[in-house]
Amino acid sequence: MAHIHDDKIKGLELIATDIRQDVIRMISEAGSGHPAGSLGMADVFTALYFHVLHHDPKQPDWEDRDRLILSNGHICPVRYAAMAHAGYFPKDELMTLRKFGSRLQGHPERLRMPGLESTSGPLGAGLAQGCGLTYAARMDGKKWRTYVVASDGEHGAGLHWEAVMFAGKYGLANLTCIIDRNNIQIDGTTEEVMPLEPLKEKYEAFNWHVIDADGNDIRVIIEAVNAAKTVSDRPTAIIAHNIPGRGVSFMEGKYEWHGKAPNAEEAARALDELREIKTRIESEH
Ligand SMILES: Cc1ncc(C[n+]2csc(CCOP(=O)(O)OP(=O)(O)O)c2C)c(N)n1
Ligand SMILES: [Mg+2]
Repeated sequence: MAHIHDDKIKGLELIATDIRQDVIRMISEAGSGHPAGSLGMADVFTALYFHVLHHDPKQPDWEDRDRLILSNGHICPVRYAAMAHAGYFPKDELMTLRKFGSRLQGHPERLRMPGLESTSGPLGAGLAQGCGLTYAARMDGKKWRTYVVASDGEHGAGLHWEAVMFAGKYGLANLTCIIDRNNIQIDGTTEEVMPLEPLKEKYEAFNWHVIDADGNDIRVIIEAVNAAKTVSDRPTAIIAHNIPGRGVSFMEGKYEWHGKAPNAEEAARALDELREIKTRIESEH
């Protein structure tokens, strides 16, 4: 697999930081939303929209596009921000998050916003939807791939495990599930609320290929996705270990920021910290 140049990675890291700033601005303006998961997954969404996906922002319904399902719909601010930066819609529209009549609802609505593959928010359904898409693509002889982003908290939903079994049984090699493994959910750590470990071994027992990856390292994420493409007989789970709230010191690792908007002072502090990160990335290499 071709080595990705350091300059390319640096460019992606800068985009991820812009996306994090937009996430803070959007949720602060809306007065509600989910910052921790959104910030933690900014590197994954940057890697997806700016390197991995075969897609065309100007033709969201292009038939041969890769499909990206966001199963943990509450982190949609990061998906919306990545889509706006990629050119799906004007960046100004980001500030309409959660407003009445907006295309950017607090949980994604497929029929409102071109480029979304599913409506999500009720947890646990995304992998099953991804299985259906991937199975249909196989029947139709299509080459596009399906990526499902699903959270660790969602693993408490039974439907998710039915989908894990289905994909394993049918060896859905064109399906990659990227697990938002941030160790938190709505009111505590996942290991307190509903323990998941040993997660890797569980997927392997269901006939999945599993890759542990640093979900805050864009190069590592891209390499994991590339490795998944070389597996031809089974689905791949990328366990994307990431820090919830990544980039904003007072949010990092705290489940209390699962679903709470920063107030004006907190948002200003968060944006200052992200500006510093951007300056640091710019001066590196
Ligand atoms: C079927 C269903 N049950 C419960 C909820 C309520 N809920 C919303 S977010 C959430 C926690 C999910 O964990 P995770 O996605 O890991 O949270 P995060 O890492 O973003 O904090 C829950 C239980 C829901 N949205 N859907
Ligand atoms: Mg979580």
